[in-house]
Amino acid sequence: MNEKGLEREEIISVLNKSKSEDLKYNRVLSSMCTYPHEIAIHAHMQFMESNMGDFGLFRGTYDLEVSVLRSLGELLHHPEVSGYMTTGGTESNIQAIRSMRNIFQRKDKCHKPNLVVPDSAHFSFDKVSDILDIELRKATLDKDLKVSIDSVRSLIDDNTIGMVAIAGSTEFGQVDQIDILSDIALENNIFLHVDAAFGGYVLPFLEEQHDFDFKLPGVTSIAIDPHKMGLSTIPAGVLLFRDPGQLESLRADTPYLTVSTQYTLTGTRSGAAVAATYAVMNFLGKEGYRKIVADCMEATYYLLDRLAEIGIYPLIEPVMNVVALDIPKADLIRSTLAKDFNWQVSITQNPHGLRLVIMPHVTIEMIDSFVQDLRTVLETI
Ligand code: 0PR
Repeated sequence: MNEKGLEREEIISVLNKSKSEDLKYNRVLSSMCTYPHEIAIHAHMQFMESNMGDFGLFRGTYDLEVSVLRSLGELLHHPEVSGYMTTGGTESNIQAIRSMRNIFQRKDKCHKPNLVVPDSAHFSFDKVSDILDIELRKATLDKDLKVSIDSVRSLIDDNTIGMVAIAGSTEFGQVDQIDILSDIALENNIFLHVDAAFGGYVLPFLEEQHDFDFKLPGVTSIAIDPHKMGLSTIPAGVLLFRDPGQLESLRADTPYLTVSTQYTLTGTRSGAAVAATYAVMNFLGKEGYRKIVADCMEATYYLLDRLAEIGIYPLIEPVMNVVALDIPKADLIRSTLAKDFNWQVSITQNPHGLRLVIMPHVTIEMIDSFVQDLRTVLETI
């Protein structure tokens, strides 16, 4: 740090330069985030200093959080839901599993708990396993890249605290057979956490309806991220519990704050992201999200049509706006697209393929130009 501060103009010029070095989303086909909605940005700026870690000072922001939770509870078929706004899917997943572990340990059933997750689960569950010292049991996927029900059944034993189901897998955008997993959870008296970090703001707004939420009686918690398809600002995740007892299991006493208990992983928490989420959800309404999701799906099908013209097909029929392409040498294609054309795409690991996410910033013009560049790359490698 300098002894004396710099001129404001100097700082702004450094910031402008750094900003210009960030990629613009108009070359990005790999991200699950996008430009936040204008009203979310407005709300975020207005609530910059609001700290939900001491929300007795910020009662207004707290009321907005309660309202967001109620809206999402209603959307996901459990209006009396409990939970809180997290920093995103990773924190929601950690806290959901921590709660399972706390309750399970209290029942004193086991020493080394295990968790059954699909092989397609986000890498945040590897962090969960490390932090909580829980054995992660990865169930294989079936031919549709949904978790294999037989594999899940074979992994459950007396030390299983719960299962994870994915509603919109990071790599494939696939939705597990959560209705069957819900039955298995009830049969075995174990928890079922649904990771809908991406799909939570997509599935309710698709024409084809999928059962993935609290409508299924075995689903005990859900992660859903406003900072992905919810078009809110970062950091905005939400963790929801069916049973308030699960939230209670995360309780920490905070006697010297304005509120005497906390259930969160972080202490200080962004009230700006809470206000942004409230603003965009109330501005768009279900109708607005339905339109955004319909536009993304239209662009997704347009992309698939263009790709079929050059002989490229998806690994599975896309359920949502995530496309995994059955294409050899995906790593080389990815790096060549980045080096020669400045496109950011991503890959899938098992099975190996090229991965594209068709977020709201992806236009038809972008898709046309991308397919043309992909064709050039395929001709040259
Ligand atoms: N669960 C699922 C199903 C996810 O896809 C993700 C993140 C998470 C949990 C974790 O969410 P947070 O990153 O909010 O904690 N999925 C994206 C991914 O890992 C996150 C992302 C977003 C990565 C934008 C890159 C990017 O540019 O691919």
